[in-house]
Amino acid sequence: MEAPSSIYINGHKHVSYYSDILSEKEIVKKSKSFYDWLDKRRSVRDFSEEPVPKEVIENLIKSASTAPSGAHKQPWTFCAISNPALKTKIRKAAEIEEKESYENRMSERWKKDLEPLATDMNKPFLEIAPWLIIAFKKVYELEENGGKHNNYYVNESIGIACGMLISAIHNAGLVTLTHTPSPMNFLADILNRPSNERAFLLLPVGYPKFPAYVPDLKRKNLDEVTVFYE
Ligand code: IYR
Repeated sequence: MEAPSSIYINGHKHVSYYSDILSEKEIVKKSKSFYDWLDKRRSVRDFSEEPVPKEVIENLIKSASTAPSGAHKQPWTFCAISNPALKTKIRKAAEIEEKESYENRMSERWKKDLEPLATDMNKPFLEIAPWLIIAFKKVYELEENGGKHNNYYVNESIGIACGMLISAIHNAGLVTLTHTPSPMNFLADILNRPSNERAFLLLPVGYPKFPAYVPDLKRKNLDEVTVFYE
């Protein structure tokens, strides 16, 4: 007997899920090649001005928005900015916050930890990268009658979506950087976002400049990040 293509549970439709069952040899190979490819991803701060088509950005955001989320609320808005005047405005506002952070808010220990990354208060990539994607989390939903109700696991949900966005950017042969000017409230003001949205992460997206340099960082070994209980 063939399995039905859909059934009802609690009065809600469930459709059959199908994925190819691969051989053990294939899953070993695929998991290894995915890791090898992902391990090439780097946070890049030196962007080229070369434009990236809007269609690419749309596909990247659609990919991010496939992420799992609390009660499937998809509590996110991605603002994609290529408008040069807006990018300049964002750079200026971000650098004001960064200056204050580097000069007064960050501890000496924190600044020392950042030395290998060679970051500072200047954020030219905010104007140079052809696109800025700003992920806003929706802490609650605004109802049509003016009411509100909370979303669930909002940080987990948007964090996963941003991880998938970063992978999608890498897959497209582009680069990004997880930039978190702190505090980030100025982004909601500049972009006129509604009261239920908070800026979560700013990702410049584009081609890397040539040559671009990244710090010679090593990733932790598997045994430093894993405990098996077999
Ligand atoms: N937000 C600042 C500082 C900064 C903090 C951490 I933790 C980093 O990994 C990198 C930078 C900045 O963007 O420079």
